[in-house]
Amino acid sequence: MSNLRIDLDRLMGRIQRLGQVGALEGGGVCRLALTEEDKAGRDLVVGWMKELGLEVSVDRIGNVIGVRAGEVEGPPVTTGSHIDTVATGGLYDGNLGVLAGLEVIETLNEAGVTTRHPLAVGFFTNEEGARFAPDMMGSGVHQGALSLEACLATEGIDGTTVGNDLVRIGYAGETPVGEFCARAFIELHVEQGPVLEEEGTEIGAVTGVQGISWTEYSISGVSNHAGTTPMRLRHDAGYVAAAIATFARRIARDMGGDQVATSGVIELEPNLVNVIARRAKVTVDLRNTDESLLQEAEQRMAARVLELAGEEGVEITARSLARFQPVDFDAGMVDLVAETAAGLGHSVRRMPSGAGHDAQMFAPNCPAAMIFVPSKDGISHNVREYTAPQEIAAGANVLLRVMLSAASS
Ligand code: HGY
Ligand code: MN
Ligand code: MN
Repeated sequence: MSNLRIDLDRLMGRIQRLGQVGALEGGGVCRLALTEEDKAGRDLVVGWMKELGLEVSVDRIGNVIGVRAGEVEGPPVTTGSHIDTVATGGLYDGNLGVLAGLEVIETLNEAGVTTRHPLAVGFFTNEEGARFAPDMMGSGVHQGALSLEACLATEGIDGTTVGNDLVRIGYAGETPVGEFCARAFIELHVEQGPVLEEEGTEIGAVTGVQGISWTEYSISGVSNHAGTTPMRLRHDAGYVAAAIATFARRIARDMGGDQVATSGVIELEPNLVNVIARRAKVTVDLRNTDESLLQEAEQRMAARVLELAGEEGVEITARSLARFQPVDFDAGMVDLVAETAAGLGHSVRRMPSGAGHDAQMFAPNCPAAMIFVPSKDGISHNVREYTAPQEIAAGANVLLRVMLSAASS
């Protein structure tokens, strides 16, 4: 079995084929969670799961898991990721992990290999959190970290709820959530950052995921004339939104280290050149590998928001959209990834993940880890996202071997 390798052409073919679903002009994909495009992507992948002989189930939050029997019964060695994307998504974020999992299954089918323990490949609902917050919603419910009821009732950025959209796209499954036990969980994912490429390293053995804090601020001011209103009389929601966004950047600059901050959404109302905005919405995404530093960043933000409300005479309400503490992966699994990569002759380094991933939801419940492959120019959440085929082959072969090791012990 040691000379088993995945079929790169077949894997690239599936990546390209799935990339046609929700394809954007000029490249990239848009398959926001629970949209028609997401449904079409789900249907395509479920079809492939069935062709490979997997036992497919859909749970109450729309997670789809395909299981391949082992010699013995019991919790499967599980891999997977997500196939929902952001609106300016690439071909690889999430998709690679799911399709490489299917490629592992097909490689074993072709070789007539039955592993001692069962294997499973899954895709998890709404990993991105871009349409319905928080991110990692499906895997969070699947592994008991998030409430099914609360997530089904969650209203998205365009007014529908998760529960209604699951019914609408035909993925409101019957399988209960929170009962699936994995023997181990391993996820292949593009790094989405510059580290591996800058160092010329082929594989990342991911040690954990940094903490994530998403907050939406709704600001209520007073509409007025941009020309006639003296500055001392203004209650400018637009100015406050901009001040929050620039202060978030300042927190990252002042704290340094691993602290990052992003304002990805700024909406003004009425959003007209000569009208002082009466309402505004701005999001702040703060992340840090260290929980106490992440809390410090949150406290700095909250204090400035309070000041701004007083200075400008506006009302500001904060709504938490996501809050996940940093997660450490299982040291034994991380070692297995690093040793397997080195054993296959690939350069490898240990590193944390800047992005959230489904694997972090499995980490409290079973040995979990991730395999990173390089992202060209460190780009992701961008239609230019790219990973070279030979890098994909390296990652998928490491996945194959890690799953075989974990399923044979
Ligand atoms: O935001 C994230 O970290 C991931 O892309 N959901
Ligand atoms: Mn992802
Ligand atoms: Mn993503």
